[in-house]
Amino acid sequence: MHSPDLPTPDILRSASHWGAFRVQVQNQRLVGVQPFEHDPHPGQMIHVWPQMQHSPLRIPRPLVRRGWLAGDGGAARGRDDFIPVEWDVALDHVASELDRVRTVHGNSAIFGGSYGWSSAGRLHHARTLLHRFLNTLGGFTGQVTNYSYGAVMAFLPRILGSAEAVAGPVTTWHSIGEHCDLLLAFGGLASKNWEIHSGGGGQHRLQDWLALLRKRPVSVLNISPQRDDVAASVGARWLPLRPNTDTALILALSYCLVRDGLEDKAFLARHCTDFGPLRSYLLGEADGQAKSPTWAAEITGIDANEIEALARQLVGKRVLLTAAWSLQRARHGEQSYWALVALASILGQVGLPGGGFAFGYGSMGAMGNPLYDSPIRGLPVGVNPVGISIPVARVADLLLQPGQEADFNGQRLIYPDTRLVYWAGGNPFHHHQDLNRLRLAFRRPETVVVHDNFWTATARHADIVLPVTTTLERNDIGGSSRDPFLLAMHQALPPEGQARDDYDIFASLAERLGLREAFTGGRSANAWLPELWAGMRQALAERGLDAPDFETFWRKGYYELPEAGRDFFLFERFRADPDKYPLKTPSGRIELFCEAVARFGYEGQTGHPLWLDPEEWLGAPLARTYPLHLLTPQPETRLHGQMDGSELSRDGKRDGREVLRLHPADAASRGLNEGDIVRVFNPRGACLASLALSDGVARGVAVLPTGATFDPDDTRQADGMLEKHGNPNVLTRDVGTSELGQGCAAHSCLVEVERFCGPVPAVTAFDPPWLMSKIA
Ligand SMILES: Nc1nc2c(c(=O)[nH]1)N[C@H]1C(S)=C(S)[C@@H](COP(=O)(O)OP(=O)(O)OC[C@H]3O[C@@H](n4cnc5c(=O)[nH]c(N)nc54)[C@H](O)[C@@H]3O)O[C@H]1N2
Ligand SMILES: Nc1nc2c(c(=O)[nH]1)N[C@H]1C(S)=C(S)[C@@H](COP(=O)(O)OP(=O)(O)OC[C@H]3O[C@@H](n4cnc5c(=O)[nH]c(N)nc54)[C@H](O)[C@@H]3O)O[C@H]1N2
Ligand SMILES: [Mo]
Repeated sequence: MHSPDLPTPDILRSASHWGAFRVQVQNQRLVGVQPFEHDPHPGQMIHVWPQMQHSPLRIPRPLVRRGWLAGDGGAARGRDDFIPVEWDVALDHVASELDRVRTVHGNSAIFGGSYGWSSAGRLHHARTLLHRFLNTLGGFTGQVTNYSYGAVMAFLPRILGSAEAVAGPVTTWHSIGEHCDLLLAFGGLASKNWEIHSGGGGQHRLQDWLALLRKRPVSVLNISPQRDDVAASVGARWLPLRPNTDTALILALSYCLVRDGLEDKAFLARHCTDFGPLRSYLLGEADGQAKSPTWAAEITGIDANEIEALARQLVGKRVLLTAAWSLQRARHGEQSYWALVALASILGQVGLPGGGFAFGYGSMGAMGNPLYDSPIRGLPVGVNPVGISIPVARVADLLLQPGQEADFNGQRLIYPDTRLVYWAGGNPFHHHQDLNRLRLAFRRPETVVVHDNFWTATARHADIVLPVTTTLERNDIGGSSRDPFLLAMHQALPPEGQARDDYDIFASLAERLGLREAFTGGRSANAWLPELWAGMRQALAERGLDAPDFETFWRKGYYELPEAGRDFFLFERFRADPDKYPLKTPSGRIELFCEAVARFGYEGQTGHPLWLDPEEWLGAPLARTYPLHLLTPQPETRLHGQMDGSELSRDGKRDGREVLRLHPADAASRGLNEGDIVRVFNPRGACLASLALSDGVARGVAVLPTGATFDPDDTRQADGMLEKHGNPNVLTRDVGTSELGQGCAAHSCLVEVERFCGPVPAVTAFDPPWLMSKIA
């Protein structure tokens, strides 16, 4: 499909968070895709595109919920029918609701945080466009941090001066491959997570980087409840531990070193704030309990001798300590990262090549890549005059508790009274915890507007549903900050049904509110592309790189950046001269004791890393009733809830239901067998899943990946009592990690599992909803 206002490309190309690809179109249908020719190890997910593009789950046209039109107050959200309307009618409704709410209640009553991954293209990134649009309108209540590493995104700057060690760039694989002897990987280096790069990546290279580890070789220890968290080819040793107990293990390793006088006193003195309080906590001087291997064995389930032996192995070697982002997605998740920073400081290896600490190597594609310093960017969002933002994972609290206060990282938030929720490019009924609670929260506002390509559970809980184009139906530029390619994304197909671009929808709404120019800057979406390219080209020119003009870039379809550093490692300059290159902390040092944290007086916090009870874990009193720790990792066959309607996602399930993994002994003690349909439950909810047995899962642990579309059995009397598809977020707890980070704490969750008795209800998540045929 040719866009007359743009140059004609040589080959049609596009990109998604799961990879770049070339497009094959016949008779206005997508018939296949081929991987980007420069991707050495393309993933499987790109081949899902033809099915999803023409899926019956595409939202066909604008729709309005029947009860909303009748003024029902929202009680039927998620169970109601939808009435098809013309675009103009739908846009009039949205514009007049926005106008009414901002006039009557003020802009803070519009909740437009709209967390979510949207699409890879940076221009058409829905969440960015929504923020830009709402800012032209006078602002909105927003969201800060993320679900991925939100707790430490807020917290690490307190102790390290920035969140770079988790957000990147982190110490490169080249540096590790060349210098590291021992890699302690808490939460492993999960290969499946490398399928994904935010923004669209040209290259998947984990295999290449793991080969570097084998070459040196680097010994890898997989400290995780799951054996498969490190690829078998690495030959890692597996040290299973109870979920959420990493902090105790790390403290015990620290204790051994300090007990034996092996801490790097010079590094601690010169580069860290007062080590005294942590030292005395480790030795038990403060609370009478040494954080010894015997103490940690009780908590972690790892033998005390094994912990002693591991502490000895850390001495005299170059050691890199790393943790997956999952560790901090748990109650007191801040502590595991802080403890790891402390252990690396005790070893004195922070700022050495291939040593010290860095996070997330198994959490996302391209973490630890050589530096490319990609200039990829989208449209500016402007300024939000409202100035209120909640941490992303506090969304249900916001909706349920207007006027209430909450502590966050030294600030006191007051939740505004939300009247209108606007979501474009995210799926809270995928990403949030305790979905039965979220359902109640979503029934509170007066109006809920959702843009999506597909019938997600969130779209089903909206009042006004607007269908949007996919990436293949518009022109864009993609790329990820850690990837070497800037990618042209060509429109290959006309919009399916009545879909419109998010950009055009916001432009039309802005027009109705007299703000079109302010939103569009006088440009169509296509007219922005050469403009965005010019900005990136300019940034490259400042680095001495001669990128081609827009026309050449667009025709060829990609631009490859040269490496800007292959041996990069964190904290090099700080190590060399902490006075000249201080950290951006109040002390300029690594804060192993943090005065601000001590001052906040948050429950349990003393100012240094410590073991705090995560409340729902295998050592908790509640584990007597709910004896399994539920982990809900990222799914292997999709991105979050996206692509759930595809064959690939279905292949990862069994009989159409998500698969729960359990150790054979835990199944046997419950009389359960492979393939049973089980009910997974706790006081918050219950879901069905198909049982698989695996000795690669630690005892006491149940694993149910996220992303099966929320499918509540609304025919039962008690609302929310059974989810049929295997969505684990009906079970997870909706609580912040702590007042420090207020991140998502999904990984602190206890459940019980039993065989499901009675007729098994069918999965209905993929039946398109209840459209009333009348056009309003
Ligand atoms: N229990 C548990 N829950 C978790 C996690 C966990 O580990 N455990 N992980 C969390 C994490 S790290 C994350 S990042 C979140 C992810 O949560 P989300 O980012 O909300 O999940 P996605 O399914 O990627 O949602 C993106 C939505 O945007 C839509 N979309 C795509 N392109 C466009 C577009 O062009 N326009 C519009 N309007 N929409 C578009 C997609 O169809 C999809 O519905 O989940 C979190 N939830
Ligand atoms: N295929 C695929 N890849 C993805 C995504 C996707 O949806 N699909 N989503 C992307 C996104 S948005 C993000 S944020 C990242 C997330 O990246 P991560 O958070 O690293 O990914 P997870 O799969 O949640 O967790 C990785 C492993 O951590 C282990 N783990 C869980 N809890 C604990 C614990 O308490 N202690 C220890 N030691 N280990 C634990 C689990 O065994 C799990 O397999 O993944 C990205 N990559
Ligand atoms: Mo994430």
